[in-house]
Amino acid sequence: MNIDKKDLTLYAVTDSHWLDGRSLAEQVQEAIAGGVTCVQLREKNVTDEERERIALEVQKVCKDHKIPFLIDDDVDLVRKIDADGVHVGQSDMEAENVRKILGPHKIIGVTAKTVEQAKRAEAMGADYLGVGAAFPTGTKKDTYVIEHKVYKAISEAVKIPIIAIGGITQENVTELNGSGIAGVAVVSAIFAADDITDAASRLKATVSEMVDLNNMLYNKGE
Ligand code: TZP
Ligand code: MG
Repeated sequence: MNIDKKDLTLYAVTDSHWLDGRSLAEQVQEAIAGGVTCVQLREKNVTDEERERIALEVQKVCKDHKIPFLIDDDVDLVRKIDADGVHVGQSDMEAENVRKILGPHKIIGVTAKTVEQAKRAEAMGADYLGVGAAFPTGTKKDTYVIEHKVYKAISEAVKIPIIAIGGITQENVTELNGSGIAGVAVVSAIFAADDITDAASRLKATVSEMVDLNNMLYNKGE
């Protein structure tokens, strides 16, 4: 699947911390109803069997709504259930090797914190880059906040779309205005919200405006 930059406007990364009696698939359904354009399953503290079970449920919801469904790290699971793609970090499998396993049509996202990492990931066949943390976050412990000028530098150094991740909220997201990003990836801003659909829908409206502006500024739009 070739990723359309528009698909990255509001990228929801799952976390089962805030299920509160609901299933992850139900939460994802609510997020999609609010306008989420891409979903990544990121379930670290479960067995492989449990992750597969959850993945199949979430995949069905995404398929029904024609939303790309990616999985964090687990290349084998992507292959096994024919998900749309995978997201790998700097200490996971290299994009080049992922591409060999998954073939030309799957989406490969790579985390990058520097221009050098970004260029390398692009050269190895990444389809998009997740860049962060944009702001302090309690969701992922082993990350740190990067300077916002890095977004602009990376977006100017690579052709593939970049998305910001980490600590992004409705309140702070516009600080990323003019940074050349194609969208934002969030966990808690959507999944920890009392009303997931409403939170996603408000964030989508704000980010869509920003992304339009960025596309005009950097001429990366369609
Ligand atoms: N990668 C970098 S920061 C992060 C991930 C998965 C967590 C983002 O979570 P939140 O709740 O949107 O800050
Ligand atoms: Mg990882």
